[in-house]
Amino acid sequence: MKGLIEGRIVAMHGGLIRVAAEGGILLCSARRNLKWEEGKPEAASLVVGDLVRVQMLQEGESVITGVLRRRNALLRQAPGGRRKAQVLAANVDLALLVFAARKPAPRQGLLDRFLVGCSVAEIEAVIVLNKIDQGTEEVERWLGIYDTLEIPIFPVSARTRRGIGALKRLLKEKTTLFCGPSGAGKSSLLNAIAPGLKLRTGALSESTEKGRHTTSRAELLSLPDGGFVIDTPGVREFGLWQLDPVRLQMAFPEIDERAMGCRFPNCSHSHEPGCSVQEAVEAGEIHPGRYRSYLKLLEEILEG
Ligand SMILES: Nc1nc2c(ncn2[C@@H]2O[C@H](COP(=O)(O)OP(=O)(O)OP(=O)(O)O)[C@@H](O)[C@H]2O)c(=O)[nH]1
Ligand SMILES: [Mg+2]
Ligand SMILES: [Zn+2]
Repeated sequence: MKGLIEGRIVAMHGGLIRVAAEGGILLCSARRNLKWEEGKPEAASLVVGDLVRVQMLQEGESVITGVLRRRNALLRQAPGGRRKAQVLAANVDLALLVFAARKPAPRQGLLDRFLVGCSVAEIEAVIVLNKIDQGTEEVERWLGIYDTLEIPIFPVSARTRRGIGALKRLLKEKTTLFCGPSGAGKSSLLNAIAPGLKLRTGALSESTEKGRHTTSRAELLSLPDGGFVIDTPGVREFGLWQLDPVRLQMAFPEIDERAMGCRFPNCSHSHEPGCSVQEAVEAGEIHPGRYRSYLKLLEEILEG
């Protein structure tokens, strides 16, 4: 078909979609009846990172007509209790789970939810602990266990630039998703990595010590040394989408590896007798915070 080109969504502004294609940026609308080239996905709405087909019409008008198969997609349950999948980003190589060392206080439960989401989506994830200039004593009590789970931790400070070089190397030639709670410093880190980006950042609220949702929409940005990053708005809640107990267990490797020792093959590791997982928790071999995260997610699955 004449005038059909491929591009990648870099930002969505309501009905107007910015697409990087042929060395430039096109402002596009989307055809209502989009062609999902390899079947309609669960979250069939366009998202930053999507590879799309664009039809060039006359007078500079462009319309997205189709979407190429997503290599992966990070999904969550749409916030506000709606039973709907929401896609946070598609076609990424790596997810950076950005948390602050002290403020806003890092929540292990939220981190574990991101990790499960990435595990389900088969997206490699690393933890970025920002604002280490504010002190790491509190977070060290539980963060160290992720090391033993072989999830890399990058301690950094956008303010003092400690660890920024290591982050830069990590991002080379990849598409990397920056996600985490508001105020953790995602945009600040990106500015430290590539000052030319000039992203807006915002101080925490003095009363709640939380971020104020400064970044309001996801954006795909290109780095001067190669590679792409997606800056996203802060995530308040991360409800897992269509998680089942088997998938959940797989996302907790320290539980998965002990499950074989349980008396019942379908043990949920929550209350059953002869459960190797509960024994390991009691013996201090499984971190109580991780077990709490597992139980909380299991409860959500069972409540449906
Ligand atoms: N002390 C300290 N403050 C930092 C650091 N990085 C960011 N901040 C501050 O933390 C606040 C939030 O930073 P942002 O970069 O806007 O955070 P964000 O994660 O992009 O937040 P949202 O866009 O709301 O999701 C700003 O006041 C930053 O100056 C750091 O390494 N150390
Ligand atoms: Mg931001
Ligand atoms: Zn068990």
